Amino acid sequence: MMVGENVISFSEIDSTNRFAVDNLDRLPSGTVVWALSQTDGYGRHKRVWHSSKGGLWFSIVFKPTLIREPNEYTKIASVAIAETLLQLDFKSVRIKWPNDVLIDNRKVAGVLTEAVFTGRSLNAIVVGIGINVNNEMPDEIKQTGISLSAVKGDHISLESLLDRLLKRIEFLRKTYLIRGKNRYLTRRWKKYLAFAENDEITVSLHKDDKVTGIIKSITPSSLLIEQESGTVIEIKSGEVIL
Ligand code: BT5
Repeated sequence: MMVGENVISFSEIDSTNRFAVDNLDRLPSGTVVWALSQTDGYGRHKRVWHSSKGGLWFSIVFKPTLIREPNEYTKIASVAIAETLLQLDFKSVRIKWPNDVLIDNRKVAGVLTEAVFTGRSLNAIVVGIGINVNNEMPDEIKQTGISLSAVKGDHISLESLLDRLLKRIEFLRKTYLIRGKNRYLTRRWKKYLAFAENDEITVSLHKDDKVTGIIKSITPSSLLIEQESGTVIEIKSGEVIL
């Protein structure tokens, strides 16, 4: 089934990702779960995701056959968001490794991919997408986050944005994933990254540690950073401070 052929919508829900994960058995691949607001939206490591009315909050269920690597689905989502925003004439759109989309260095969207296993076999991948569209930013994220309507100075239709995004996600999935051509997808994804190989960056890790160095390689799942001392470290998940 194509992405978006089946859309389940709610005016309010705890979390579209949680609903998708809890109801996987009855949701065919490609199903979209959409809510106008979430009371308990979450990000990675169960961090709070603010999801008041006005934003675009949805999840897509994938039950993949060929490419079953969750990161590939995160990549599809972030490339689709970046390209859709560029198409709508937003400028300075960048992907911040691994999963945020920024405009002028402020977070406009986040992607949360969850892999669901039955025993040891992958049952489904749920990709949650949150985009600040017409919603207000609460105080905690006023400095770091931004909404599309604030950038544009105008109200933006959620339906038409969702429709464009789903079409682009389906296009990218067809072009790259169902044909096993994901390395070309990685190339497309790298074009939008906020930093490139050989740039110097600082990454802060979970426990207050920070690492500064030169990026040796970037993949969707890891960053190799060479520190001044010459030590090369691999970072799998952390927050990148630009
Ligand atoms: C993410 O997590 O960026 C993934 C967010 C995914 C949200 C979608 S909405 C639909 C679906 N249902 C869900 O329950 N979730 C998904 P992470 O990289 O962990 O970033 C979380 C951090 O972003 C928080 O700790 C805040 O600092 C910041 N944040 C929270 N809400 C935000 C918002 N609306 N806009 C910008 N930044 C926000």
